[in-house]
Amino acid sequence: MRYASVMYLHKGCEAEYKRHHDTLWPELAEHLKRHGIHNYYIHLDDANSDQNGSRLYATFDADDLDAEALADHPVMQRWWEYMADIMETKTSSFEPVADALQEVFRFN
Ligand code: RM4
Repeated sequence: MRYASVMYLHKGCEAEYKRHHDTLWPELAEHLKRHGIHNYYIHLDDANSDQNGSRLYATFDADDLDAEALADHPVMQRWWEYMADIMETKTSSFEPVADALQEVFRFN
């Protein structure tokens, strides 16, 4: 199954966001892998940034994803805290706001 969502990056944080992902923590990569996540892409919508920042479009594949276990793990929590000052997060936690995108077309 393909998961797709949009996240919100604060203005001027594009380079920092890319740098963090270029040096993704190995233990986070392992965590994602353990949950069967693969083909994970995040695209920056550079052309449509405004005074608030830019949108990030994320897609990945996973089968039978246990989203709760993925989120609850300490390494995921630590990563979200690390990223919290550059992304829009939920009010009650460091988890980034990630609005689900609906698939409307697929060509394999
Ligand atoms: C993103 C965000 C996502 C995480 C990826 C690796 O910026 O934190 O939740 O899955 O990084």
